Amino acid sequence: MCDIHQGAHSHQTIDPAAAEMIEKANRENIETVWDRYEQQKPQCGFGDLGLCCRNCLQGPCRVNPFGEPKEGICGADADLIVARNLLRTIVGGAASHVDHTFMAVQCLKEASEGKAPYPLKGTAKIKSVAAKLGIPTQGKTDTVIAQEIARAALADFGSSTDDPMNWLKATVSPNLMETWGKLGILPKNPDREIRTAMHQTSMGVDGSPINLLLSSLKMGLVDGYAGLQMGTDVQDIIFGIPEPVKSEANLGVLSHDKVNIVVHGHMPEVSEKIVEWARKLDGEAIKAGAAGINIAGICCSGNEVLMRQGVPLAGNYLSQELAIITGAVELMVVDVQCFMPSITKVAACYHTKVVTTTPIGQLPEAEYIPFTPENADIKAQEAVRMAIAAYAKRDPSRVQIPTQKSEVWGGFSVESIVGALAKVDAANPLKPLVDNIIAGNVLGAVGVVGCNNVKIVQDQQTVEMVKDLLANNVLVVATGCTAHALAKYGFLSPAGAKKYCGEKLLAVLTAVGEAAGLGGPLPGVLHMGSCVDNARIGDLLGALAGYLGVAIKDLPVAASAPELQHEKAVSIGTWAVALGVLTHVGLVPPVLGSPIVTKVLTADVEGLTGGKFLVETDPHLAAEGMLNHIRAKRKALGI
Ligand code: BF8
Ligand code: SF4
Repeated sequence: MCDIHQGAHSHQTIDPAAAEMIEKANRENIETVWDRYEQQKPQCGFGDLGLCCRNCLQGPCRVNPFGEPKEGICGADADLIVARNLLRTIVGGAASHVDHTFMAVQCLKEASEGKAPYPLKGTAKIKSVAAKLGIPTQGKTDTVIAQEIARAALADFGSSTDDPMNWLKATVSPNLMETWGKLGILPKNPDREIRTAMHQTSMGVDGSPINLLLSSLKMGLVDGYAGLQMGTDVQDIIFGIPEPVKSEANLGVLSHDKVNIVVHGHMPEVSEKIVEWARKLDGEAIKAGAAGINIAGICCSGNEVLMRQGVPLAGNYLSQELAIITGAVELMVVDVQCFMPSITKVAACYHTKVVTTTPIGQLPEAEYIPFTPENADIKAQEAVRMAIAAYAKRDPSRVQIPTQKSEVWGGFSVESIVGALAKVDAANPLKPLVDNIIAGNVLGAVGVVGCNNVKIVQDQQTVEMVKDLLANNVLVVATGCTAHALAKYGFLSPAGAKKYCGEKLLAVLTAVGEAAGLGGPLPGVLHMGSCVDNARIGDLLGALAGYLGVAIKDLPVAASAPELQHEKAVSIGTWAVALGVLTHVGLVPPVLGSPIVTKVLTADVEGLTGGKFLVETDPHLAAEGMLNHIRAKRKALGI
């Protein structure tokens, strides 16, 4: 591994810290994601258009968009193959989030029964979730209510009726229930929906591209409510509702003289415990000759522990190998999702230990420390001590930590945003925001979410697009690896607001920031968390729509995944479209092989839900497309 190296390539990243580490990788003959991308070129044109089918063993079949064959062996045509593939992609995304959420629910159940060492920190969330689920709380302790909430969540997974999921019903407005009910896309038991969709897409079942597309919308709702919403609600109950917190972002957060532990993946059940024990075992690291323990986060684990613990962000998806290439990381702890199988190979070139923690997320060269809610304290200590032991093996001659790091503010939950606005108008917290939207001081809002993708220069589309949005007085909220991207360039700080926001938006952010006691503007981009935390954006949209007495589809808002990579980004985007939101993607998804699927996703679906996809690879045109949409929505509202 350490000697398979394909040479340097330009146009990989706009992040100077990442560029410095790519150069180091080249010097040290270490292969990275960019090298492997070059080796894959040219990528298959059939796959790129969504026209390859492997759904039965008569295949693989490929249909030719420009000639023959027009059908696979069973007679499936381009539209059918693309629609089936798309639904399977969305099933993949939804399954990832739903499984993540199920593990969080199990943790809540055990914690609330006193069987797992997680004190429930989100007492306000216990009350608000119980209220929305209709769980009576009078005379009950928080623990008892939390047990009932866990049981309500598990009831959705155990349901064998045809009733829609309770968590969805408890969360969304009657107009959405009506829209989705009419379309027949209200999901039942999420596990059953995932099973049914796999069945529906198997050889010889559904031959209707339109029916498959409706199931795709339904699968977006499975993700939205059994993944994102339930996950966020439950994680807030266990770990606390995030509050604004200041930290730093980029590879410069790694330490020269401390034991560096990087948490990577998605599950706060794991990352929170690592952070807790790293802090408790700091003295052991000092005894071992280090200056203490430094924790940093990659991907969504990074977002989770930034929001609740102020832990700095080391980097987003494309930077995960680069963190190890600094030569300064003692331990990388992963759980599920988005860690590349390559990390153990890169780690083997250094003293870095990689620890896997879940039965489904194994890497053959890593150490497996099986975490469960009950044993989390013991296992976290084991992992942290492994990092301390590895420190002695660090080779200072190979350490090179980029200096770049930026100030970042994280932790903008809906509750904390409303809390800040309440400092302006305690009786009616949403009023200052809505008044400023009506007055045009805030033109609208865009949720910028999702990943890095090796096909796109790291962070470039995100940064360029967000600059245009902010300059046009559009408030931006961010999650996932996009939030990391924006953090690296200072967008998630008060100084970033001054640098990038239009005058009117800056004035609003300053008024709210000062009222909230921050002594300056709120950041122009509010960090709302991990990808699962996209539910917070849904909650905010629901609250704004409710306040104005309109539907979400009528709001001057949009969503964007400028550098999407994972199946989860596709399922989240589909949820957003189902909510009625214009959703930009900065990379052409593999659907162009089907004229029907392409037309439905980018046009016709708007007549069903009010949302649709906007596919645009140029960041400035993407911003323009969303600005035009926002202006049209304002006009329709008469503002
Ligand atoms: O769930 S943004 S690369 S880390 S998929 Fe993965 Fe994409 Fe990052 Fe978080 Ni979200
Ligand atoms: Fe080919 Fe049809 Fe089988 Fe797909 S399901 S591999 S198109 S025969």
